[in-house]
Amino acid sequence: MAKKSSTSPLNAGKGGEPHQTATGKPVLTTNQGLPVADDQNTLTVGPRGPQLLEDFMMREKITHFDHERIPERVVHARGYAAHGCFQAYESHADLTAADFLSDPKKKTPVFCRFSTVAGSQGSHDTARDVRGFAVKFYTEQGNYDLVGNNMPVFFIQDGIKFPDLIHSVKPAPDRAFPQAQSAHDTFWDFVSLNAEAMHMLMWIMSDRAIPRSFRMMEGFGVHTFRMINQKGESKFVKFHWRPKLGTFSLIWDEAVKIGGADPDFNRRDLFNAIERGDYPEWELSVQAFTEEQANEFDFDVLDATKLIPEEIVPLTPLGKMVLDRNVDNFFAETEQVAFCPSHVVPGIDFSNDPLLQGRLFSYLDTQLSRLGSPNFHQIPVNKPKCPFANFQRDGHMQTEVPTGRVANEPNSLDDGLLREDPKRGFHSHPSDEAGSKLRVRPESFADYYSQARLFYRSMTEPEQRHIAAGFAFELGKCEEAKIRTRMLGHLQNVDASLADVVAESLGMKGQADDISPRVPVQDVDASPALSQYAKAPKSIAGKKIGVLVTEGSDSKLIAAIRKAAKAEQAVVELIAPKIGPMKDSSGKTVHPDHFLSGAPSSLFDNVVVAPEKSHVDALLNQSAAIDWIRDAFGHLKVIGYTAAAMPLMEKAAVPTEGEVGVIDLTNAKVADFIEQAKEHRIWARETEVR
Ligand code: HDD
Repeated sequence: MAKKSSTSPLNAGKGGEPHQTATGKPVLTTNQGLPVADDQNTLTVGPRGPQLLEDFMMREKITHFDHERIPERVVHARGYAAHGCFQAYESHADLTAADFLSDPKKKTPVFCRFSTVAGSQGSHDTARDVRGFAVKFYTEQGNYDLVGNNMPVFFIQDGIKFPDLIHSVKPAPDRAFPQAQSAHDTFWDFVSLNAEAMHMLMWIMSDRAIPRSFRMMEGFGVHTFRMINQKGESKFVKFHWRPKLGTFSLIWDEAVKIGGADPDFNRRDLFNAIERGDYPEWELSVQAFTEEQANEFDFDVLDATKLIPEEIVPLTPLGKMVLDRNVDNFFAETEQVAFCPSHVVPGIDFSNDPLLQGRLFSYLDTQLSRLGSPNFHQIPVNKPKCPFANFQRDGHMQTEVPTGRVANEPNSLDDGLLREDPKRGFHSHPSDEAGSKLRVRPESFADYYSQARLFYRSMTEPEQRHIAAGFAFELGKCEEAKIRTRMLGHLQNVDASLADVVAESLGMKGQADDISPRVPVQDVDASPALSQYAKAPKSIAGKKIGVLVTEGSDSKLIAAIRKAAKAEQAVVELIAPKIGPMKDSSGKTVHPDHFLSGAPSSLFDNVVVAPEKSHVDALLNQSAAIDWIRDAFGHLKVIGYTAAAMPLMEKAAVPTEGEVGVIDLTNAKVADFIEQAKEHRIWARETEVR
């Protein structure tokens, strides 16, 4: 549907225009620029004879093809990215010397990549997983990478555990399954033996792990960082991204079905939104706090398994990011982009969070094996947009041509070039550090359950139900009973009622292991800001209404839905039993967007069933049509229907009399449908259907 402007496949040599054919078309060449006369046939001896090794053109082409792939990212392999821009609302010079945050006139280009963690590049978008949220700011002081996730905490406290965590969630090494999921023994065995994972498990079993859209996801820097202003004054900060559209998620059954129907659901959504000019936006904020404040918290801000409730430290909005341009080439940009948390700018520094410190090593290291050379910063997407120069030289794929006799500093031979600048340069915050060399976990990291409890108790009822269902589903997939009883033991420490629901669902009541918390679990005050539904905007902006139509469907109704949706910045797509053009009731030709059997209702946020009467019998015999309606009801969507659709509604067993969110469009105005759709889902229906 979306049209991406076609771009040239040419790599014209420096200063060179491509050769042209007699008809003015650019000429196909080899990588050496040699015009190719025949790209269809290999050089052979006679038309049916053996091929010749001499065919250098065939060998160049096949060799290049053979080497097209690079190692996929060891985590976050599947991702999707776009270009955009960041602008500060006002000067934040009191907080940081980073100039992209200090000058509200400055528009800083950004490249933002979203990802799933566990699955390989070809896995599906809607897997239950953390989503990566990585932003490269091409600032005038150098590239700044904010490499975050859509959840504010992490599974482990120390980077040395990362390979174990990832090995546990990846497919088991002997059988190479399951792909892109945590619902298996090795993962739950590992996390149940690492109680520090409990808080993150709450997030990963929650709806946050199945976002409706990248455009509807929050992002977090996770760790505590530092900001330092020009005067050298420092504060700790936690980064937050808030989507303008609000934070919304799928329902698990929907996510599973979308995984089959459209494995590219999230990336298609981002690409199409940008192509149609509906540019997604996020607000960047920080929670800024002093070291003295940090010392007062009953958790350690250096522990990445803890968050700071917004009720304690509110968010300070810094500026806005808009993504407004899709990549021209997926491999060149999205695949080759290299994020490193160590890419900072003056005014932003690290804390001693041991997970962050581990990351500072890992990312640079992984780029070397993934991109094959320490010159990966020369790849266009990684290249700073400000001048950069130093005496690092050579290496695989050096594409620059550094000039001059000298490649060292200090030197007295090359006067006038490349010297440090203590004023503009990066300085680490001079914090006082002293102590013995140790391999220990701080005692202040020992409370594994209080914030897990905080998160669970801050959720609305539907969110709590989904968390319990998530645990039951995943543990239900574990073959080893000892893993399930161990996890039930942990859940008892988090919240007894949650543990009971999960145990009941598994048929394992009373079978929880007895696990003693290392420190007493606190009953902390709920943090309503953690609930995505409690603060969800009443809006359908950026969402999709699917309308099931047939030949002769009511043109006025379709037009009214389109008009109402447009006013709310939502999208309408027509789904028909046949994809070919058809006529609506006015005789106008309509081009459906989807073929019914390929577009289940799970792909849409809300639906309308609007067939023409004489085509209803045919639909009654199509399970795709009945499932379409039944699933929409089961997925708690608002359903609009016409009188002609009644037999379909009945066959799908969807109640129509007095049912909230099931709206007869012959009686009600489309406006009522839209108003109800703004609720996102009819949560009250959930306990009836599941
Ligand atoms: Fe990581 C990739 C986010 C912990 C090691 N990580 C990667 C990406 C994101 C994150 C978004 C994908 C970047 C992209 O789009 O290219 N990672 C996180 C967050 C973490 C975290 C928010 C905890 C707060 N990661 C973490 C640890 C380690 C790593 C503790 C190792 C000690 N992460 C990597 C990596 C990856 C990576 C192996 C794989 C590909 C890459 O770096 O470029 O180095």
